[in-house]
Amino acid sequence: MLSATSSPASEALSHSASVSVLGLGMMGSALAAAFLRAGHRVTVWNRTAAKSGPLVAQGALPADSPAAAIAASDLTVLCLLTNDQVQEVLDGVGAGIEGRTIANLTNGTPASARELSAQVEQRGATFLDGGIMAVPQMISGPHAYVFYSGDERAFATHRPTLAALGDTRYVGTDPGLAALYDIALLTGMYGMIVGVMQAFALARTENIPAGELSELLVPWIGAMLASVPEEARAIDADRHLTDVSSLTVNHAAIPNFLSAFRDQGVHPMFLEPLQEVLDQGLKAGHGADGLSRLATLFVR
Ligand code: FVH
Repeated sequence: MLSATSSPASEALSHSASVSVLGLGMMGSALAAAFLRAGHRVTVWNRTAAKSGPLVAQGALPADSPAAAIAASDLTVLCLLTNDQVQEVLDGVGAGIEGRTIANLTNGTPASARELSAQVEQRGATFLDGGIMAVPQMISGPHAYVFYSGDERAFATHRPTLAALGDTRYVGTDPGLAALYDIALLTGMYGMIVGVMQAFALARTENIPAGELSELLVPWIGAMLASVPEEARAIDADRHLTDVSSLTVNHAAIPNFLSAFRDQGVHPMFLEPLQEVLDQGLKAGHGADGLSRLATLFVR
């Protein structure tokens, strides 16, 4: 169950702490800059040292190794490419993390977050995993938030500092949960983006400008989004019968999509696996159910 623990911006501004940031790519740099704006003492480290320049110019302290950066602050935020690099960096620091809090905001899997958490705790440190729901330009803005999971006391201690990045949403002591929420939300986004790109690709084959289609797609997708809470209610109640659009009717329509895409020379992408799942749904006797049934059919 999601427990939203939002922090008002004023809380972030009235609190001053030390925080280290490891990884100064697009996102890590935005995180470090937000901590600086909030008045914190920020130590930074990046594999390619030159990337710390702009942050040092804003007042950050450069560290010459991950170990030195972690030693400088009670709280260290990591934002690297994947958890493989996080593992590598933390392995290099070894026992040097003892007594510290490691907040890993790198995109990863629930399993890798749990594994990192166990290793960090074994070395006498506390661990939080996070999923950032923002692009770098949104960090510390009104719509940015970060899911956190893991050590609850560490979260309570460092929440005022972390609030500099955006609202904080603690989702549970299981360190894997933040990554699960993150991946669930990003999956919704990727579904939308891939569908939209395919629509543009199809339209392009007949020289329909993307701008023209965009004007039609935005209100259409907006109208369809309004059905999401209704689908959620059907899934939670496990009652999928519909008077809107059944699996049978969609199963009959999707072959038209597949043919149209092939006729126009566009790869049908997710429409092929969708047809397979609809096949399974009908074979299992769910033809009268609505599309909410897909959420149960996807689970293996
Ligand atoms: N950018 C975004 O919009 C998304 C928003 C949601 C969260 N993601 C995740 O954030 C992680 C970092 O993403 P990023 O956009 O900052 O990525 P890059 O700009 O490519 O920076 C990557 C950093 O990782 C460092 N790095 C790579 N390999 C290693 C390594 N072997 N050892 C140490 N550090 C490594 C890299 O260092 P360098 O190349 O500058 O030396 C950058 O600091 C990511 O999980 C997103 O999914 C961002």
